[in-house]
Amino acid sequence: MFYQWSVIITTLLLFLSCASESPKQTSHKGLIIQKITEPIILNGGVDEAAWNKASWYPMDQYWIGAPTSKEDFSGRFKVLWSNDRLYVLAETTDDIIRDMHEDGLERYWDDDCLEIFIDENASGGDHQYNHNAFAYHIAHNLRVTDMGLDSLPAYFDHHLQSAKVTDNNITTWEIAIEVHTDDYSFGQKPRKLQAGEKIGFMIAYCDNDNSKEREHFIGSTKVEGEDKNRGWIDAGIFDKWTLVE
Ligand SMILES: [Ca+2]
Ligand SMILES: [Ca+2]
Ligand SMILES: [Ca+2]
Ligand SMILES: [Ca+2]
Repeated sequence: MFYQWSVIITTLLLFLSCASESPKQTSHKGLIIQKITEPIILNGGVDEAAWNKASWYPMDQYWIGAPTSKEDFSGRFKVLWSNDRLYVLAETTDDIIRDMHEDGLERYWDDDCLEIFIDENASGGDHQYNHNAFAYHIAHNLRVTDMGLDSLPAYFDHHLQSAKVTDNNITTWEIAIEVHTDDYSFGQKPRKLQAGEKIGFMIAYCDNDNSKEREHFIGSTKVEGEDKNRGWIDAGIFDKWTLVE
């Protein structure tokens, strides 16, 4: 009798443990992007109700530099989508805002900047000198830079509309981004978005206060391995987000 009960209990426990584990194996970390319910006014202010629908996510993964104080850098972000754009709200705290390269195409990653990574079809793979994915560096003057097909940096201002407000050390960035396919060439129109699709996405901040090269590079995604500065080359490390209504 005791043996029968122990078999039943063991079977039940095994069933419960499998049932609780199976969703973890099939989900993509549960990262979802909600659709906007009303227009977003790009002004660096968050007074529109649409943003209430989205959750805050942290920018807390140190890809370059050792963990630092909240005053030196801290950041969080929200994402929404419409049929035509992704919308990003980022709030960054940085004690010294610095833009030392006047030419926005020169070592732009060593100036303070926000960086938004998009792999429109969540394909992963190399995107260093192709448009399999984009790594938009948004400077504090709101100019946008990424690598072109010719392996040279180029301005991509026309893919984004941005506004920001800096109050003391806190900057609020409000950005609308067109989504382009991997066969993108200059002048090509963006594609439409639809519910249910998956997009590769992550966001980071390059923080440089006093140095020749950036002191910290802090992103939203946990990157395994020694070299964590791989986002500008490898779209395989981007998180996969699902667009929902
Ligand atoms: Ca706004
Ligand atoms: Ca700083
Ligand atoms: Ca891709
Ligand atoms: Ca800084």
